[in-house]
Amino acid sequence: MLLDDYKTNGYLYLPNFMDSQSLMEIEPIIRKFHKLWLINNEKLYKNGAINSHSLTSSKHLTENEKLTLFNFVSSDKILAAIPFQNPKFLNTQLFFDPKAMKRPNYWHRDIQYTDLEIDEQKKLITKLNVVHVRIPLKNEEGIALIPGTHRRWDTPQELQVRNSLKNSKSSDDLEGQIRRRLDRGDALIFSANMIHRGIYGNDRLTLDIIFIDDNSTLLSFRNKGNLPNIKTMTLINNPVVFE
Ligand SMILES: O=C(O)CCC(=O)C(=O)O
Repeated sequence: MLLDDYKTNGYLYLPNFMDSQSLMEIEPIIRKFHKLWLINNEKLYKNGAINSHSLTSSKHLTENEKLTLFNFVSSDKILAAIPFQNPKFLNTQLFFDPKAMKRPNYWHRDIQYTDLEIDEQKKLITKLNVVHVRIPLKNEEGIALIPGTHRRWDTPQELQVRNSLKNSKSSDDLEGQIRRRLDRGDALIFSANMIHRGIYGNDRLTLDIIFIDDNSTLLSFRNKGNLPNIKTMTLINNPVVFE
């Protein structure tokens, strides 16, 4: 069962998940966003950025383009694949290759970038769901993951590498790592709570949609600017994920 796989491993690989029509609808919007992001964020890109975010609050996209994105991220197909009940939309991210391809990737759990204390992080990763739904627009090298790490805290080796302690680098290989390559049309659903890192290459362009539990701690991280406005809400097929 797919749900059992997710519970055990923390990720689900869904080959040939997206139909090409849906991808063709969002692709020009995503490419437009990305092109303008590169122009407006030259310095960040030069300094090693590998992602942008918040496509649905972009001042460069029209309301109609945002409506297309909202309907895509909340499509029946995507919502049916989320491995927990009553998911809420958090945000979007767009991943691309670093300008300098030598830039090493880095193991992390998304929660480490919050202000939460370590004890709180340890507790929350096993309690609350935060998932990425990765939709690549091109065949890509994908993601490296350590299956099962959404259910437990780090081993000493993982902690050392993830935090670049002692002589470790956050890009060092870790025991138990697996790599999941992805093709256009595939989807990868993975827990942001697990230890993971991106694999760069092939001039990747990949959309991550992030969903969270309907929980007040998690919802406090939600930026209302990324949600549909009142008028757009009435035009969305599944508005409940944005409520
Ligand atoms: O693809 C990447 O470079 C990293 C992806 C990632 O860390 C994430 O989706 O949280």
